[in-house]
Amino acid sequence: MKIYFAGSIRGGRADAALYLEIIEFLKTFGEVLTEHIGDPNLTSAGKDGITDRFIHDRDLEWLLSADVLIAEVTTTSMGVGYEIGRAVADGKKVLCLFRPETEKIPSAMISGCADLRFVNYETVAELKNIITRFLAENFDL
Ligand code: 6K6
Repeated sequence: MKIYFAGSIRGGRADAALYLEIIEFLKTFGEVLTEHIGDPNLTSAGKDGITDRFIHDRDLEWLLSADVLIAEVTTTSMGVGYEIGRAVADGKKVLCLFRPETEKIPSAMISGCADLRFVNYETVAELKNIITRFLAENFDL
């Protein structure tokens, strides 16, 4: 199974350690196409020598080749929102994970979308349980 994990980069890296933990867990289910999102050295401001056009085209190709998109959406990110929209438009299975205790409010365009699964969670154990059920039960919950 090819898994596209989406998490904030330029939207802010406050959850970078969590992304890494999620990616390591997702790797037990299949190939994660976006391992770099958990890279602690990747900052929101950093440059890695490639153009934005290259990043967009490469990531979109990966996204469209994936079986499923799993996004941690607590840190608001335009790129993650865009990826979710493109995945939904392509008919992909999409799981969005959000921590309400941060007192952030998710965009209604994501939490209100009937073509994806939007799930609140509090602990990493709970998050792993949700992902396991989603991937094991044919992308349903
Ligand atoms: C390094 C520092 C700043 O930008 C970089 C390299 N950028 C990216 N590299 C790989 N994927 C990216 C990059 N920028 C955005 N993405 C994709 O969009 C990822 O798949 C993330 O899920 C999402 C993050 O979007 P923003 O808007 O938070 O950057």
